[in-house]
Amino acid sequence: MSVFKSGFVGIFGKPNAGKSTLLNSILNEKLAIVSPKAQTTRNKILGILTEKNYQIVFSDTPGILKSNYKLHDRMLQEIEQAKQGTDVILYVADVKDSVEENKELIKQFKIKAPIILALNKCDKSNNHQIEICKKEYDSLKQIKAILPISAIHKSGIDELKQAIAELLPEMPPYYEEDTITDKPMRFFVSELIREKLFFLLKEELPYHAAVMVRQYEEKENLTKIQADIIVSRETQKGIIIGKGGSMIKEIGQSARLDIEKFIEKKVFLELFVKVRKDWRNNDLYLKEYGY
Ligand SMILES: Nc1nc2c(ncn2[C@@H]2O[C@H](COP(=O)(O)OP(=O)(O)OP(=O)(O)O)[C@@H](O)[C@H]2O)c(=O)[nH]1
Ligand SMILES: [Mg+2]
Repeated sequence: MSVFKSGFVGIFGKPNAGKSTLLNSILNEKLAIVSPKAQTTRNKILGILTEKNYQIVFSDTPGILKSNYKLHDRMLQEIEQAKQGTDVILYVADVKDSVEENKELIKQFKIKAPIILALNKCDKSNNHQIEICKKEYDSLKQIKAILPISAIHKSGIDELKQAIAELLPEMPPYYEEDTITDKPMRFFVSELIREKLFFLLKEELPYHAAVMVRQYEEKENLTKIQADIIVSRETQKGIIIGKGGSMIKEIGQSARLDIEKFIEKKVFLELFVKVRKDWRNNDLYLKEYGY
């Protein structure tokens, strides 16, 4: 009789290492938003992979950062929560990032679970550099395997899944086999809108924004969605609306296409922009916006 293995795997690493891209590649589904800017992910997101002989419950997490706002404290709490009950740590490191810095972060983990190190973005590196990098991480005994991958090109993913499965305990599945996440549809809709802000707005602005879905109504052949984009200053509101409403229109159009792909239904999307002064340091607002 073949055994079934199951377990919880936290995906950790520095901002921009490719954690969310990796989760999406493993699940073959765009669950987590991705952007070229650091600190894109703010919430812990479960992504559940069920195969014939194993189930892996992944948690994507925000990148490890220094806190400047209460919002950052909340992001750090999400990381701490993901550490609880983790059977295996999947640490994602950009192959070009400082090894010393990553090793320091790993040493500060304070949980005993075995670590699999995914050396990401190997498409930007050559074999020689990858080998040198692997050797530099070798001294950390908690690391059980170092696997070069390219999350974006989906290379090395099968080997990675296999290496994780080997470390999992014998256990029946935690979730039904068709469950892929713990978050409701509204969460993913707000995230897809937030992702567009990271691509369309310059510099600091995406970091000042939150998105909250306030109406989600499924009609016969169309889903009606109303969402608020919340910013911390009046001037930011003007930028998000743009000249003659051009920016908000562009955000809405590109978000709508992605939402339609995600929910596989036609969408009518209405966006509103609101100013909530200094919301990133306000407990009540943070709670209201899902942080
Ligand atoms: N070249 C290359 N780029 C990658 C790879 N994986 C991810 N990226 C890019 O790296 C950037 C960051 O990716 P994310 O998946 O958002 O990174 P993250 O670790 O989730 O970042 P935070 O949520 O900010 O902590 C994006 O521009 C990705 O397209 C890869 O394998 N190769
Ligand atoms: Mg992320």
